[in-house]
Amino acid sequence: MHWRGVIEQYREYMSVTDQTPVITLNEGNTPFIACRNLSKAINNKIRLYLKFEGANPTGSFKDRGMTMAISKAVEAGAEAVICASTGNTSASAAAYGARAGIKVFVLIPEGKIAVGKLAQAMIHKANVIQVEGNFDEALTIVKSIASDYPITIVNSINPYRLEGQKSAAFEVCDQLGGNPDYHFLPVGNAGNITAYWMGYSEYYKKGKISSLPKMMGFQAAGAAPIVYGRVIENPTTIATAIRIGNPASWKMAVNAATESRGEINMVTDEEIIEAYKLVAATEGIFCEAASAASIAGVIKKNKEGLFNEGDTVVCTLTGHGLKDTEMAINFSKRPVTVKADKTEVLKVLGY
Ligand code: AN7
Repeated sequence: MHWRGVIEQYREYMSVTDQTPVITLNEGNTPFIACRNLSKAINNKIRLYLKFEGANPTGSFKDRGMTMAISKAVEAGAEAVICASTGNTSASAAAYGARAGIKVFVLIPEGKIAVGKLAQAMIHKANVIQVEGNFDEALTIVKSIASDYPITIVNSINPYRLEGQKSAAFEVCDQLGGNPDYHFLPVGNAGNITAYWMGYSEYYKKGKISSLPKMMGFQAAGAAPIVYGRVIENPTTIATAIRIGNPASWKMAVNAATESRGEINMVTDEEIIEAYKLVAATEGIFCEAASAASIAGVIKKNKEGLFNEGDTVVCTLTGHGLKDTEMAINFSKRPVTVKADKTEVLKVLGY
């Protein structure tokens, strides 16, 4: 069957009617990949799977929520939408806004988003405003503008965003044929962990799965407000996507972790980069650095002895590595340059 995007696939779980114009780029249906090599490198007694959200149309999980947010905004007659973003939300809003033919305003922290994400917002003709400040400051401005003017906010405080994003949990269950024992994911503004928990809980209530996974959220150590229990004024991390000091869905994310008997924890930038390189080298999967916080979380918890034999562990890889090629190049071996000569090349190859 032709895949028509997450709204059509999971229509009965979404707040849409026959009147809702469905704005979609056929997002979702992303690869769910069994990772034996990675599992061997970490713990060969667990069953490790990656949900590769970088395979969405704009290269991140945000598309799942954006199809709902933009469709509902168009249904309500909105002419313009606005968001603050560490990059992926703005890329997705710009793309879906272009498809809908509405104006898109995005506020991004100047110099702190990956260039691929900036390129996306620009080529889709969003009105891009760089703020001399961080994401949290940008979001405060955006919230205020959206309450004063007829502009729809499409950050994850827009409830349709989380509704769309919960489809990822449905897909994991559909692809796995049941629920995992643990679900690891990076936490920034804390919307995604909240959405997954909504999705798993709905599937559980419907009897589609027999138990619920423990939700394991990981922040970057320099941007870990939930772990420390206080707002971080100047969050710092190499993983710019999750450089957030005051998450909008803070309480709901804590609820998801508590209710599921999981946790919100943190990993250092070094641990994130190690995981980012490991999954690329052992499984051929190129995710962005922030995404690798989930795998870094598995490595950390495994060292603490969390897992039992046969546990099914899913990590969400939230965004594509191609968003930030500078990062990949910085952390990889440099290519060698030789003359255009076969003998010279063979010398380098070791033959
Ligand atoms: C790759 O784009 O907040 O905890 O403005 O881009 O739901 O915020 C991005 C977040 C993880 C964190 N991985 O998800 C934005 C933005 C990637 C991301 C997160 C983000 P949430």
